[in-house]
Amino acid sequence: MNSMRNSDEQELIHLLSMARRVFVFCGAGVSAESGVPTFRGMGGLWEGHRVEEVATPEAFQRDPATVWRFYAARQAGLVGVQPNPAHHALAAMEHHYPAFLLVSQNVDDLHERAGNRQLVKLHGSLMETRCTTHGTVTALKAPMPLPQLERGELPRCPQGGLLRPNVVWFGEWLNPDHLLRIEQFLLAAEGEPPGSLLLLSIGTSGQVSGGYGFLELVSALGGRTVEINPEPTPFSKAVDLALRSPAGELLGRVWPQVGR
Ligand code: BV8
Repeated sequence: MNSMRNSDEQELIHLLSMARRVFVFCGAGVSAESGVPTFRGMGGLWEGHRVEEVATPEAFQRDPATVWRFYAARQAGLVGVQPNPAHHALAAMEHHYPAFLLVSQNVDDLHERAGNRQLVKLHGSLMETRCTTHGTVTALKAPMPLPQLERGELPRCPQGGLLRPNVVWFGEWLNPDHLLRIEQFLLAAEGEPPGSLLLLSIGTSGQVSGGYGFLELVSALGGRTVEINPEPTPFSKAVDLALRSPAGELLGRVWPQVGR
C-alpha cells in the first residue's frame, strides 16, 4: 500500500510541477477536516428534512422560518472553525502558479480566510444575505440569531424586504458571470504547451449538477485531471490520477514538496 501511495503521490508532484494553469474544483470535502459536516456526512439530512428539500426556493416560499433555521444552524456551526492544510495549500498555489482559479461549491468562508482571492463561490456564501425585494447583498458578522427565528421573526432589510441566504438553491441557476469567468480561464489554455492545464477535483462527490461538466471540458482541452477524495466518485474512472486520501492530510504533505 505504501509503495502504491508513494508512486501516486510522486505522479501528483510531477503533475503539480509541470502545470502552469491550475483549475481547482472543490466540494464540501475540503472543509471536512475543519469540522464542517459534508451533506453526505450528514446523511443528506437536517432535522429529518432532506437537504435537497430545504435548500430550495419552494421551501423558502412555503416556510421561510424553517429554511432560515437551517442556515442559522450552519452559520453557528462555522463559529470557531479554522481553515485546514488543504485550504492553506490552495492559497499557496494561487501565489505559485501564473494562472490559477479556485471554483468552490462550498458556502463557508474558509477559502477567503486562508487567503484565496482568485475564487468563484459557485453556490454563494453562507455568511451573506440577499434582499428578495432590492437584491442588496450584505455580509453577516455573526450567525442569524436563532431565538428571533424561533419566534417566527424573519430578517428584513431597513425597507422591510425579506432577506434570504445569499446561496444558490437546488433548482436555481448559477450566476452566469461565474460560468463566463470559468470558461474564459479554461479556454485560455488553448495554444499553451501540453501539460500546462491541470484540474484538481477535491472533496466533491460530483452529485450536484453532475459536476457542471468542468472535468469533461478540461479533458477536451487536453488538460490533465486529478481527483482527491477518500471515496470513489463518478469522476474516479475518468480522471488521469485518483488519490484516495483526505485533502488536508495529502496536500499538507505533498504541496511543500512542490511549492518551494
Ligand atoms: C444548476 C448551496 C443549471 C446551498 C448547494 C445535472 C445533473 C444532475 C442534477 C442536475 C443537473 N443540472 C441541474 C440539476 C439539478 C440540481 C441538482 O444538482 N440536484 C441534485 C439534488 C442532484 N442542480 C441545481 O439546481 C444547480 N443549478 O445546475 O443550474 C445550470 C447548469 C449549468 C450552468 C448554468 C445553470 C444548483 C445546485 C446548487 C445547490 N446548492 N449549496 C447550501 O449549501 O445550503 S449544493 C451543496 O451540496 C453544497 O454546496 C455542496 O457542495 C453540495 C454537495 O454537498 P456534499 O455532498 O456535502 O458535498 P459533496 O457533494 O461535495 O460531497 C462531499 C465529498 O467530500 C464526498 O465525495 C466525500 O467522499 C468527500 N470527502 C469527505 N471528507 C473528505 C472528502 N474529500 C477530501 N478530503 C476529505 N477529508
